Amino acid sequence: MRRLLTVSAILALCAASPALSQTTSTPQAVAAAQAAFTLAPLPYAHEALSPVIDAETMRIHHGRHHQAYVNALNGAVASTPALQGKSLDAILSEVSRHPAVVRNNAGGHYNHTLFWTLMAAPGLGGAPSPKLLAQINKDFGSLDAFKKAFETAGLQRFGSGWAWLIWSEGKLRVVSTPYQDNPLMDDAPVKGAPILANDVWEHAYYLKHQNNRGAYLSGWWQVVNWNKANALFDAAAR
Ligand code: MN3
Repeated sequence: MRRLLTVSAILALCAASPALSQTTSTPQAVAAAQAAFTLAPLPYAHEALSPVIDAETMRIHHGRHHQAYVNALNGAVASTPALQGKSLDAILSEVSRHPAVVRNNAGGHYNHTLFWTLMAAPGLGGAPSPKLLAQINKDFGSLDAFKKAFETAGLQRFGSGWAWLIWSEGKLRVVSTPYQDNPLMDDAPVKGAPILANDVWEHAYYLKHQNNRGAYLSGWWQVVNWNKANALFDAAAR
C-alpha cells in the first residue's frame, strides 16, 4: 500500500533520519518540502504604522495579499521540477526562463518580505547612517532631493508597481518597476541591490488615502526603517 506523507511528516522524517528519508520519500517530495516558502509574521503590530498605513490595510496586505503570493509560489514550485530546492534569490536570477506565475509570485514574495522590514513605528526607524547619507548627498545632492526623486518614481509608475532605492554599479539610483518585478530579476532594465522599497499598488494605501498616492508616498518617510536600509547599504556597498 502506498503511504502518503504530509510535508510536515517528510520534514520530521528528514530530521529524524536522513538515510531513512532517502528510502521512504521520493527525491521530488523531499525537494518540494525543502523549497516550501512561508509567510513570516510582521515584525510589529498591525496598527504600528497607523499614522501612515492603517491596521486594516496591514492585516489584508500581509495576511491575504502576501499569503496569496506565497501560496501561488509554492504551487508553481511544486509543479516545476527545475525550481525545486532553489532559493528565492536563485529563482529571481533566472526568472525570465519561467512562466509569468513564477515571476509574479516570486517577485511578490521577495518584495513584500523586504517591504515589511523596511518600515517601523514612527520614531523607531532611526535615521540614515553617516555612510548612507554621504552617498545620498553625493548621488542626489541632498536627502530632500533623494526623497523627491523617490516619490516621483512612485507617482509616475502607472498602475501597479514599486519604487526602489538601489545600489547599482557603484552608485545609488532610484528606479521603479511594474507589477511585482524587482531589480534582482535577470531581465530588469536596471539591476542592483535594494536599499529601500515602497509598494505603490493601490492595495497598499487605498483604505486610508484612496486615490491620493502622493499623500501615501510623502507620509511614508515617517515609518521608514532607516536602520534596515543602513544595514542593506553596508552589505551592498563594501
Ligand atoms: Mn503589495
